[in-house]
Amino acid sequence: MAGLSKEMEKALNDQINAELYSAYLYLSMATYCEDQRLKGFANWMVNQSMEEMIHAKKFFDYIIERGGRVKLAEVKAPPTEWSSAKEVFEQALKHEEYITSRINDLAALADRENDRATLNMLQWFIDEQVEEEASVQDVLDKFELLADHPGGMYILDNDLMGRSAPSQASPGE
Ligand code: OFO
Repeated sequence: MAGLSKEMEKALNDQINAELYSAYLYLSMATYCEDQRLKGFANWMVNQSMEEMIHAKKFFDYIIERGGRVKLAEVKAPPTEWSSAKEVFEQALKHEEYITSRINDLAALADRENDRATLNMLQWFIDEQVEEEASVQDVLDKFELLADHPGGMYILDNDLMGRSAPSQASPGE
């Protein structure tokens, strides 16, 4: 099989950077949550950050498997302050929608190049992005459900403490 086109190699390298930024962003969100004494929220974000590292490694491995060259670039600094835990999750959803659009752009490029192997690899990410958006939306829905409950934040924080670390084999879980 022919190697990756130069354009595809660059686009996949850029996606490694985007996934590493995601990891960095969620880690920063975790520190904000810690600062707010919301340990469950922080736990959710740390585990999300770890999942993003797995996503970055998947692109890393794929470029190498196709005989390409991984070139790591500077990861920009994430924001450090938000107005509330709810805003953190609103911003997380916006970010995931942005990542979904990037994955869709990559798939469109693979399609234009008739690079079926890359399209096939990206299918995993297309499915994963549905899950990524849904899991953030799920937390936002719980904010709404508990909005009028006096202990709402405490209940939600406890709930989010239940998220466990991702395993390499099944990053979506
Ligand atoms: Fe890698 O899915 Fe979130 O950003």
